[in-house]
Amino acid sequence: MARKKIALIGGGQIGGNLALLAAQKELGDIFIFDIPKAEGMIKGKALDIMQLRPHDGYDVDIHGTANWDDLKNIDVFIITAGIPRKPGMSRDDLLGINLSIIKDVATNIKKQSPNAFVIVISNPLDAMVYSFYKISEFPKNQVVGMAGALDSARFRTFIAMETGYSVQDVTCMVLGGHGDTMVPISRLATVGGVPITDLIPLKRLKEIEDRTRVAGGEIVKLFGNGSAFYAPAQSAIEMAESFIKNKKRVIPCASLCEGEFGINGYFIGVPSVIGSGGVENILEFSLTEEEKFELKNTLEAVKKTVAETGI
Ligand code: A3D
Repeated sequence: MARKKIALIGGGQIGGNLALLAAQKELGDIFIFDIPKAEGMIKGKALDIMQLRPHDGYDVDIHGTANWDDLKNIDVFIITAGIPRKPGMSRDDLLGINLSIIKDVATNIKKQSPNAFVIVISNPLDAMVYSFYKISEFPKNQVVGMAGALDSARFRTFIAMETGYSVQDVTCMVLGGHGDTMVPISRLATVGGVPITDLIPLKRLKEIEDRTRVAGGEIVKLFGNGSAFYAPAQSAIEMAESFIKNKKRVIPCASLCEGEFGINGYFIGVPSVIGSGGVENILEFSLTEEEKFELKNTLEAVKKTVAETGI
């Protein structure tokens, strides 16, 4: 059986880590793509990762390229092309610069690999995934945004840190847009099946929710230059793996809603089933009045950034 082909558009901080993680999981042959100015850097990263393979014996090839013609018949694209946030910048401040990059990337992906599954990471996420979908005219199941997987992992981390119990046993989801209006659904979060509402006092839980909402900004401030990259890379790899291995994992992702949760025509974080058909399903469930209100609020924020793209 031929190996799958994974292309990483943008070989910066997240791109490099995506390549490493994809190689370590032997997900397929990897192509790190970047602009010609960065070609030496990505060719160097590719060669470096090639040379770590002998230790554990990962049988995949890693290439660095600035040539779109090398990206034919790719199975999965993961897009991080663009610029990350600097301190004081909101995700929306990136819109103008990253939008022109997404337009270029969408046009080229459509030309080279029209059947690929595409995971968008570039910020502002909700607007970038929407723009990619509109420009590429890909079917909705082939396009998804990575945000909820990361936001939920952050929420899980903070719950594990608070309780002292294994992060592995914490399950929870964060819905909505990838911004300060995201909606952590604490009501359904558990540690080993025990509701966290029985383990953590409500006031403290609210503080953990608030920290989750601004967790990306916390790291931007600490770095002083650039944004998080280890956890974002792992979150996208989880999605790519579910597609490649047809695992049908249920992961909060920015998927196109057409009526689900009363949302129509927007990509927003909802529990999504990812398998070999791409986004195969969105799992709807009943929300409380407060959750409905918060989801409506986050949808308004998503609509606002999408409107700013002018697409
Ligand atoms: P960085 O290390 O700067 O890498 C971006 C790469 O994109 C650079 O190597 C650029 O040369 C490259 N690039 C620029 N233009 C193009 C182009 N036209 N074609 C191909 N490559 C190009 O950034 P990063 O890896 O830290 O972050 C990448 C993006 O992810 C940024 O927009 C971040 O804001 C975003 N991000 C999103 C999340 C989410 O949870 C959604 C989390 C963290 C970062």
